[in-house]
Amino acid sequence: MDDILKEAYKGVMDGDVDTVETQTRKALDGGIGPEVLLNDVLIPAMDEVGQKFEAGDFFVPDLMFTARAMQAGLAIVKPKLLEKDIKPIGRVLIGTVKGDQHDIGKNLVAMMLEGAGFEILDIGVDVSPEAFVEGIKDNQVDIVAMSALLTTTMPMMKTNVDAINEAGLRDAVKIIVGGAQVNQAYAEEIGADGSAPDAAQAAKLARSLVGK
Ligand code: B1M
Repeated sequence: MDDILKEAYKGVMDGDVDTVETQTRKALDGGIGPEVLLNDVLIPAMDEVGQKFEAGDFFVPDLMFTARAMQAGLAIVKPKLLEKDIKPIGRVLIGTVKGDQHDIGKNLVAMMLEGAGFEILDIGVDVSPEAFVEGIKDNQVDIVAMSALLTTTMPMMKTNVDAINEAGLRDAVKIIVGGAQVNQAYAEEIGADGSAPDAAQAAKLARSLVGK
């Protein structure tokens, strides 16, 4: 059985969707629990991907391929987890801010967060402050994640933080921000809880914000 898990892990690291799907199904059929696949294979593999990315051994395409492979495994494991009622570690509302159509980085962040054990509510691109506020109200969100790639749309992050504040929801959520020009100093300036320079570190930051 160990070999199946190792193959699945390697499948994620290689970005090999077919191997991940085959080995994940084999493992479940062989009686391995979905939580084992999640906690011992899919999440640790994405952790290693994150470390390799930070070390400069993996690049953005590697993140995309590995995240896709991890998601293929997750798609098989997820229904089994739901049957077992295993809770995600938190719920993240993620979107690209109003006026901004860039979504490649945002999608990557969403995938890494999902790989880190979060439930993701992706509300897309060009998201208005009202939509962020409604998203929080409707969904018992733990973390709001905002992406902006344009210097002209970055100020929308402050508008969103202010809108969340005005709606009386600021204490209910953690807010993380990111995108090309966005950094920790900017996050602090606008009253967010933190920023991460890339998807791997966004997952790390989000986990730390929910105490993981
Ligand atoms: Co646009 N664009 N673009 N573009 N585009 C940039 C961002 C730009 C730097 C190109 C340039 O001029 N050199 C420039 C911005 C300049 C600036 O404001 N300083 C620019 C511009 C000007 C524009 C338009 C205005 C062009 C025009 O029409 N005149 C226009 C704006 C449209 C709009 O949004 N309203 C526009 C349009 C587009 C396309 C639609 C053609 C396309 C987007 C397609 C899509 O996303 N579906 C596009 C693209 C592809 C780019 C570049 C080439 C690549 C962006 C990308 O996907 N990178 C970009 C130039 C560049 O970055 N080299 C550019 C890969 C991605 C994985 O990285 O998005 O940085 P990134 O995400 C990273 C991190 O930033 C971080 O993690 C991610 C993964 O590691 N991160 C987070 C992102 N979000 C995070 C959130 C977090 C934490 C980390 O926490 C919540």
